Amino acid sequence: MVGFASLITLALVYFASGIAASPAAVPDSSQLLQPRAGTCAQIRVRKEWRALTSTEKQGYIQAVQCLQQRPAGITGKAGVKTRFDEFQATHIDLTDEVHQVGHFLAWHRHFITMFYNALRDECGYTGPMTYWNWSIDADSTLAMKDSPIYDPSTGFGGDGVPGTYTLPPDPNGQSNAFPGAYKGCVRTGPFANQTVRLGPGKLVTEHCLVRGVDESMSKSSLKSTEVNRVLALTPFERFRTGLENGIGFGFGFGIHGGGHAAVGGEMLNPYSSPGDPLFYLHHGHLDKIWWQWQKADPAARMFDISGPTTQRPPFTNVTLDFQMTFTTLGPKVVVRDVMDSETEPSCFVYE
Ligand SMILES: *[C@@H]1O[C@H](CO)[C@@H](O)[C@H](O)[C@H]1NC(C)=O
Ligand SMILES: *[C@@H]1O[C@H](CO)[C@@H](O)[C@H](O)[C@H]1NC(C)=O
Ligand SMILES: *[C@@H]1O[C@H](CO)[C@@H](O)[C@H](O)[C@H]1NC(C)=O
Ligand SMILES: [Cu+2]
Repeated sequence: MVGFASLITLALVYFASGIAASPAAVPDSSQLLQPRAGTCAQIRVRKEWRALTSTEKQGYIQAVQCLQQRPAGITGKAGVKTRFDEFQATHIDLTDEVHQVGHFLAWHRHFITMFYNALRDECGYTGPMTYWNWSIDADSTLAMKDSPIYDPSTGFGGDGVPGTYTLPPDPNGQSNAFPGAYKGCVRTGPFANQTVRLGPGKLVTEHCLVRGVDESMSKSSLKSTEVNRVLALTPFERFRTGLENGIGFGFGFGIHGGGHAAVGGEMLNPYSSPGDPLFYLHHGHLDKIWWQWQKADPAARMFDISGPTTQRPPFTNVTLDFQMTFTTLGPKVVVRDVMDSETEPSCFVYE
């Protein structure tokens, strides 16, 4: 178990170091985003982690660490001290509204765009947004834990260390649906000292970054053959559900859950998973798979959206006019505005 005392020490070191930068401006989240008219000033290329130069990798990691230091725009929300926490809190608050619904992919696309914008605008990152194609690892003969994504110097640090973390009691049972996945604290790499202030689940606890790499996901869920099965699904309704939940039974977690489970720990928590910086690279890859699916038949697919607006009845269907909320991170966004990645407010393509 991580000494409680050492957590307190970390907290003290954190406060002593002071949070230098000024807080982020708080956008009016009740307003609707009015994307800039016309074409994007610039279309940025998003790249797989391995395709980044070592300078870009370093720059990306440093910018994430910067967001983990930069004060949140909002005050008075339990556990939220930094901009990084604010993103995690938004996901926790909206989990039940943005999963198993028609706008699952559209919401996560814009969530990632806002995270990238924060890295650039608030933390000076100048490289590309990046994603993690775990199929490269799953298709290879290397163990998943040996993926370059976990490299201590050119990646996000390694697996959790057994015996260094104990799940807190959770009376409502929302936090440890997969208790075995919380192997331990990440002790290598740039996030070895990260303080995660929210989670697991909806709990608010200060803890280390917890992982529990699951090798079995490589075989069951993450190979390119699995991705190709999802890419072959039409129309959008079958694609969306196949991507989020897997195809049929007996195929592991599917590619969405499989990526979460492959990392384990916080990443396997439906609420607090953005506490692990790898969340943004996993969902970036899922977004790439959606993008690729759209591009395969733009006339039919670019603006194809369907599925319920809520997890529970009474059901209404998502349309292009559906307004997605992002709590304190920004204004609401209509689904239509994020369907084509090469228009505002997205302005990106994938390599
Ligand atoms: C991911 O990597 C696999 C294996 O190398 C490759 O076949 C596939 O095209 C890549 N997928 C995407 C979406 O980049
Ligand atoms: C984590 O903190 C310890 C104690 O302050 C320090 O010795 C170590 O270098 C830090 N590790 C990283 C990766 O920042
Ligand atoms: C939502 O869409 C489904 C599939 O097209 C359809 O069967 C259902 O009737 C629609 N529900 C509503 C409330 O419009
Ligand atoms: Cu999510």
